[in-house]
Order: sequence, then C-alpha cells, then structure tokens
Amino acid sequence: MMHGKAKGVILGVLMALVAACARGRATPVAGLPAEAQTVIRERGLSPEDVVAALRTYMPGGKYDEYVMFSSGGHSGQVLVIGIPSMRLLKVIGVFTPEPWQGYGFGEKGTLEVLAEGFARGKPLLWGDTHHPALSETEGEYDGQFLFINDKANARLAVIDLRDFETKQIVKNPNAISDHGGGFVTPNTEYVVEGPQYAAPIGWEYAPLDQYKDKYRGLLTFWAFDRQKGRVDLDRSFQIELPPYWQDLCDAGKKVSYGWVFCNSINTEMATGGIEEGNPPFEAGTAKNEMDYLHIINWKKAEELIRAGKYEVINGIKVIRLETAAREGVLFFAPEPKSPHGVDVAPGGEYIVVGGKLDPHVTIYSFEKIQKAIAAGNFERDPFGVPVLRFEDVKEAQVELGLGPLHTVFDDKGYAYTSLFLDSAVAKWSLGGPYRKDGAEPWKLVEKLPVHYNIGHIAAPEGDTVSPDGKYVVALNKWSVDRFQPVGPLHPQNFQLIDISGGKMRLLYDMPIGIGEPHYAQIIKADKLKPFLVYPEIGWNAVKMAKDPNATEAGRERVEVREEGGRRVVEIWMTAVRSHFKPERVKVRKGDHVIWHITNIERARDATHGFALGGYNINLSLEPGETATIEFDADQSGTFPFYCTEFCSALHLEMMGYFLVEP
Ligand code: K7E
Ligand code: CUA
Repeated sequence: MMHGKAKGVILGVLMALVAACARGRATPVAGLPAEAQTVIRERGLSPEDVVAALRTYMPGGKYDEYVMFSSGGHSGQVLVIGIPSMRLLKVIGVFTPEPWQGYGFGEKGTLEVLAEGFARGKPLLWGDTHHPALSETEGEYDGQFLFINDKANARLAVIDLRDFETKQIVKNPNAISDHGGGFVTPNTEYVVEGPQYAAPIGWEYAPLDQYKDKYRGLLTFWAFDRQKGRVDLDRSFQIELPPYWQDLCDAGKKVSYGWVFCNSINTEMATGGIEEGNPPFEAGTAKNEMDYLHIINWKKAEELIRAGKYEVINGIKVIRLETAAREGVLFFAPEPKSPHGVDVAPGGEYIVVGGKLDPHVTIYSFEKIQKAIAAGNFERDPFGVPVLRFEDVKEAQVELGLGPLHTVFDDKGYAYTSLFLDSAVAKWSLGGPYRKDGAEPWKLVEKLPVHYNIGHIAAPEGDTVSPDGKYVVALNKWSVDRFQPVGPLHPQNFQLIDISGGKMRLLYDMPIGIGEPHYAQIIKADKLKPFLVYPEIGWNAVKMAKDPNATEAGRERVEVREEGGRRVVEIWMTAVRSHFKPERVKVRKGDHVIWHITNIERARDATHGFALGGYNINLSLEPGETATIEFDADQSGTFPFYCTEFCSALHLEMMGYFLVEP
C-alpha cells in the first residue's frame, strides 16, 4: 500500500515530467496523467522508476542515439545493442558458426574465414571474445571496422561495419592464448594483441622448471590495411616480453601517441603446482606488492623493424626481448598490486591502472615517464628491462574501494572505475588540464552500487580522445536475484547508468542470455553507415566485391563436366520471392557439387535463406548477395531444399528438390 504522501510525490514528479514533455514537443500528451497514475499504482513504480522508464523507452520506429558493441565472451560472438533502449540489434558470429547468418554452415567464403583461424589445421569452432575495438581515425571511432580477440586461442577477428560480418580471422603463429587485445592505435595503424599466460614462443614444449628461460610474453602489433579491410601479416610484428603475464593494454593518444601501455600480474613468475608443494597460482602470483606497468614505444619498434633488428619466427617478425630492452622500446614502472586494466585518459597525459588487490587506482604521468627515461633514472629487472622509479612517474593515487578494475571517461573531467569486489561504480575527478570546474582533483566523488560483480565498464566514446558523457554501462558478471530464475546458470546483467546529472542514476537492467561479456565500446549511431542492401546484384560478402559467379535472372543453368576422374555438377541459381531457379537439381551419388545462389532482390530486408537438410547447409542470402557452397553428394536420396526466411505469403512454397541418384 502506498501512503498519501508518497502518492503526492509521485504525482508531483509525473506532472512536472508531463509539463516538461509538453514544452519539448509540438503536441502535448493529452490525457496521460490519469492513466499513468493507474499504471504507476498497479505496477508499484517509484518516481525513480518512472524517470528511468521515460529515459530509456524508445518508441517504435525511432533509433537509439548510440550503438554498443559488446564481446559475447565464450559464445565467440559479438553483441550489438542500442543505447539507451538496451535493445539487442544483432549477434554477430565471429569465432563460432552462426546458422541464421549462414556463417560457417556451408557458405564457402565464411568457411574459409573460420578455417584461417584454425590452429595448425585443427578446427577451432569457439572463441573467448574479450575486447572489441572499433577502428579509429585520430583517436576517434570512425565506424568502419570492429576487431575482437579470442583469448582461448590467441586470434584476432576483423568485422566490416558495412555489413556487420566477420571478414578475417588471424591466428597468432607464436602464441596459443592471449588477453590484452584488441586495442587499436589512434589511426588503426595497428591492432594490438597483448599476451597473458606465458608460454614458450611458437607453442613449443618446455617443462615448467625452465619457466624463466623458456617461457615468454609476446605483444603483437597486427598491421591493418584499411583499403583491403584486412590484417597485413607482412607489416605486422611482435615484441618478446618477460614471462610476467601481461594483462590489459591501451594505446597512448595525443601527447602519448606512439606508445602502448600494458599491466601485468605475475612478476613473481609463479608456476603453480600445489600438488608438488608449491604455492597455488592465486597465492604465488600475489606475493609481490608491485608488478610492472609495461611502457612500450611502438614508433621506436617500427624503426627497429626497418633497421632489420628482428628475427622471423613462424612467418612473423619478432623483436627479441634483449633488443627491446637495450634499444629503448620497453620500460617498466612498478604498479600495485596484481592490477587489472590500464586506460589512457582522453588527452593521453595520464595512464590509469586499476589496483585489483589494491584499493587504489594509480595514475601515471606520461610527461614524468618521459623525463625519467631521458634522465636515465632506472635500474634493470633480471631480463635487463629498465625499471623506472614509482615516485618519479606516479601522478596520483585515488582510493576508490575494493577491486578496482577498468576505467572510462566522460566529457567533464571525471573518470568511472568498476569495483569488482564492492559491486560498485566509482566516479572520481581527474586533475591537471581536466579540472576546469574547480572540483578537487584526484578525488573519489561518488559510488553507485551495481548488481553484481562488475567487470568492465563502458561509456559512449568513453575511451576515445573525446568522450561524450551521458551514460555508463556496467557489465556485471552476476545477476543473482535481479531476474526471473532460468536455472542455475544465471544471465549476466548489463546496467545502464545515467551520468548526465550531478549524481549517477541506475536506469535499466538488461539480462544477457549468452556469456560472458567482457568489454564493450559505444559509438555514436550516426557514425555507422551500413549497407541497406548489397550495392550490386551478385555481391560476394566476404570479398566485398562483385562475385564472378553472380547470376542474373534468365541466366540460371546447370553444367556437368568431368574433372580429375569424377563428375562435377555446377549450378548457377537465383532466389527471388517466391522461388529458386532451377527448382530441380539432379546429381549422382559421388558427384562433386558447386552451387552458386544469387539473391536478385533489391528490396530492403528481402533476405532468403537456403537450407539443405542432411548436408549441414544453411545460407543467408541478403538482397544482392551471391554465395557458393561446395560439397560431395555423398549420400543418395531425395533432399528438399527450402528458404528459411519467411519472405512472402508463398514462402512455404519457396523450395526445390535436390535429387541424388544412388
Ligand atoms: Cu577485465 Cu578480459 Cu578486459 Cu574480463 S577482462 S572483466
Ligand atoms: Cu524466400 Cu522464404
């Protein structure tokens, strides 16, 4: 039951809101208050609920202001979500075949993309995606490409944002797992793939008692060719690192352009082995008060590559650790304590490291780092890497609470850090050039509880040179009691938080039905310029060019020929509402089948599917697309093929027979 006073407050808020709405719109919303009151009463909504609903509700046909690209964790996919409505717009198949998009279910081009990512020929059909990275121009998202890493298998995928499809997967030839990727340099010169669990370079075997000598970290700079939309292996290179379990990385920008920063978590070089009387990993890696922030000069590394100071290992150039340490490519600065997350401030002046086991974020000054390097004020670690003095390079430390991990920024000189153990978002003030409002610099301002166990945090353009403010999204690992139970595996929980006012306000809980998302990036929606239909009939979606086997209406045909002692049947088919042409395809058991299908539609959303039961084949043919399948007709029988998209009133009739004679 609601008290009279509470009702009065709600009504007051609502009337004020309605009045505000009426002012901002051409037509006042007549008749709303009475019904709204009923809804508020019946649903037991608080004034905060009402405001949150008004801030996130998106009327049909209206678009969100922002689009969030979230990792899909070990689903191996990427999620595309509108902000502020938190509506799921798409799930992009990346490391995992995705049947609706016809990704990896017979379509030759996508099978080739997936196969590029196999490890020494061994099929890998899932990935653990952690960090999506939008392509950047001068430190701003440009809306052209999205990159994402696979932690489990040390791979990087390239998604073209003209059609939101995966175009390339590169397998790291020298690492078997990674973590600190993908992160782009400010003009997408490189996509950085940081290492994590140290292992011998090139997946060689070495016993753990040779850890210090044989195990290494490996930082990869994948050169990106924007014209081709592909990673260019020839211009890519790697830097060998000590086996310190480098964790997250971020690229310097503006004043720190040309540098990359990575935190690390096992400078103890623990190797586990509790069963042999050693400390377990979680204790062994947490002995030291300080680990090392890795400070890497990638412009200098490029010079070394040009000067030939590298070795080629498994087809990629590698700058050896000794060279990197000697030639001014690699420096360390102490960082407390088994930290997680390194994030560069918008202007590049500061590097923020989340303490994880330490309640502070530590802020490093890039200028101080440069001074300390120039002054030669360092000792060297056992691998010869210069270690700068903490007091020389530290700008500030801000005590935030338990488990600080990741940080994003707004447009008003504030930073937002996720606190995993506190289950909270901490807002704190930056100093230096960011302090124009007279607020005290380097100070905790506010903490907002989130639900629960927040990992990453994301903000609109919040890791670029010009963050937008307005919102942050908490990417929570646990939801516990926030949603209708669906069995013991609970959804993850994304929470939208309004940061536009003085105080942070929780607006929305979004359950994520796949897991486990890590990082996300949020881009202004108007920067995305996707195709609405493919630009020409006969478009090859992997090559992003007209396909030589594009088939026009009236040019459909079947050809049979002998090749290498077997019969090859090649089919050029069209799909249009509501038929495939030809409708009958007849082969003999053992024939090799090459089948091109072109969707000749030009209408927006007129997608046809192509399912062939018994052969594990399903295609998605978007308007204009040509796809090719190639297989051996190794089972005889009668196989209906049909369209899997309900495309017209005669969709059920959009089918044909694939007849395989015994
Ligand atoms: Cu913090 Cu992989 Cu970026 Cu998960 S990582 S949370
Ligand atoms: Cu085409 Cu259904």
